[in-house]
Amino acid sequence: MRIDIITIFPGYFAPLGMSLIGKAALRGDVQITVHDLRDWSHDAHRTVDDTPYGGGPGMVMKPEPWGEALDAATAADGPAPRLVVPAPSGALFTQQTAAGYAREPRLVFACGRYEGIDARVVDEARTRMAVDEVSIGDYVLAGGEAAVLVMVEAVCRLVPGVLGNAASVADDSFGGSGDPGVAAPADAGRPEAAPPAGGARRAATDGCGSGMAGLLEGPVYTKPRVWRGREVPPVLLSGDHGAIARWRRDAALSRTAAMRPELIHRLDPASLNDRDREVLSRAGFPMHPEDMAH
Ligand code: JF5
Repeated sequence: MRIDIITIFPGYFAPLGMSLIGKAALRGDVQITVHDLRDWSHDAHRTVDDTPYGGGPGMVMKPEPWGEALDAATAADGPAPRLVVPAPSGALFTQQTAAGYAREPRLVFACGRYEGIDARVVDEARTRMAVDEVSIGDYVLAGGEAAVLVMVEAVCRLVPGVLGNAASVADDSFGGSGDPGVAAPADAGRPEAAPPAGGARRAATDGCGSGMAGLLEGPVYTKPRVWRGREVPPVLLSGDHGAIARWRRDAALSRTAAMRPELIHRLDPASLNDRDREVLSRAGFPMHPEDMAH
């Protein structure tokens, strides 16, 4: 996979040289190039912003440098890239979006600053490539750079060969190869291609047989068995794999009910057994069919 990032703060992306993404880049699994937008400015001051038409506070990024930067990023041989533009007003970036992006041969991330990029840049780019305006959450950043770091990490760990342990991808909260974003081709990562009810969540299967689709992960433990007087739950040392799986499912259900109640409402009732319903009842969720999304 090839990734190009256009920004006025190239130094912001130094962390991408570290950790698993840096190693993946060294192996050639992903190729990330960071470009300084000011290289396509037209004056000695390397100006990339101007005052907004119609008045108002702040500055807007000028269209000309962006147009030329995107021309350069798309000039290379090969398939047209997907352009990803972070913005608080975009469609929500989810695990499914990440899974779809991980299947793209080329991604270009455009980092806006100030009050945003002149809207004609995205309009014109849409005439020659797929363009997604995406939000990583309901808060406002000073620019797109932090959002791009988040997205590049979420995407790259799903690229085959980048993460050493494929099982941990399948197992984590929101993860899993049963995700429709993984199963579907090309446009699966487009925010508008999100499935109707599941939204960000895993669909009916998590792809690793643990049956924990759509639930948050419960607590995890390692040695020592007793630490500062606190014992690891004994069931985890019992060797009883059925009991361990049941305990983990109880913990996932309880945690999801407490932290993300809306995810409980999105569960397929057919995926819940009597024990699940008992656990959810104790967590304050009466599991009657009419309360469920399905
Ligand atoms: C940005 C103008 C882009 O603030 C964000 C953002 C929030 N959630 N997801 C992304 O993007 C940065 C700020 C101002 C354009």
